[in-house]
Amino acid sequence: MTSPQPLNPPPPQIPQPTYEWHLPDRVWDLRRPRLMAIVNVTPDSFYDGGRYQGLDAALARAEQALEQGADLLDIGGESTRPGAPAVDSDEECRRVLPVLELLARRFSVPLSIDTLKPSVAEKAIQSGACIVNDVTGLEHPDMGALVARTGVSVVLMHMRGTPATMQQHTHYQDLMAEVTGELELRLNAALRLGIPRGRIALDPGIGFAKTAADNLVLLRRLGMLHCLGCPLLVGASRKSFLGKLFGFAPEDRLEGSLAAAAAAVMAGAGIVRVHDVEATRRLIDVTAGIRDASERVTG
Ligand code: HH2
Repeated sequence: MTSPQPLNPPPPQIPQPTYEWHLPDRVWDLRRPRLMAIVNVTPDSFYDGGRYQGLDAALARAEQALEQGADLLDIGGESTRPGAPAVDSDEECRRVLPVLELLARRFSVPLSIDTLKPSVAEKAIQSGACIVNDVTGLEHPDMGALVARTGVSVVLMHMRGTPATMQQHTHYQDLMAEVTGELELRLNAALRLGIPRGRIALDPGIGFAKTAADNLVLLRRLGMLHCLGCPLLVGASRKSFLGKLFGFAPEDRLEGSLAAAAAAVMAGAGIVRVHDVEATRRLIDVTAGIRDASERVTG
């Protein structure tokens, strides 16, 4: 007798997600997706620039994000929006280090440092960061060595060029194959440096060297990246594709950001990076419930 087929088997062509991420002091089960709250202490970030500058404002933002259900806080001191001016490392440190020190004293949640500079990342780790979120995917040779040496966890994001030039590098023959292949190169370089696979999360880089339409494809086909065997992080919050394709100004992009988060979680993203914590927390918990619901047959 043949055993009955399950009613809702996973689509055969989609590899299984990796729902475990190792941080230095804990292991996260990502079937309940984790929420990374953005805390940009910059004057010029495209959405929250200028809002959380100063220790009091950054602390209030962190407190509120944690109350609303954030699982980790991502501290950034340099905007990576297309064409943003570069910030020197002294200035970036001046922005992020006091905030990291304060948040590390106050809270026990993991803190990540959003930087592409090894000198900033090193001081940030000393100040309490346990994750390096590098939009260049450890392009700087010292960054990978730093992550390997210190034992922190890392987010490797896909991008081409630099934030200043990335929108000149949006030509793909096969978007998903090329993003997957380029992320795999970054992943393999990190593994060769001795960074354990379990500590690495991968990110397709929504808005980084992508056309607006590419970002929709990345969200729809995100599941393809599970073949790389790492948890996936997605950051689509309030990004400009929602304006270019649908006409929404940054302050009117909440629902579009939620739609993107839902698509990402349905496709198996384990971490979602957002500005709007409360609404996204509610949204992703329900979305993950739908994603993992199993059918019940009686009688
Ligand atoms: N997006 C931004 C910055 N850092 N990191 C990861 N891993 N993934 C992302 O998609 C990502 C990121 C850009 O968004 P934001 O920080 O809100 O703006 P700005 O770069 O202007 O500070």
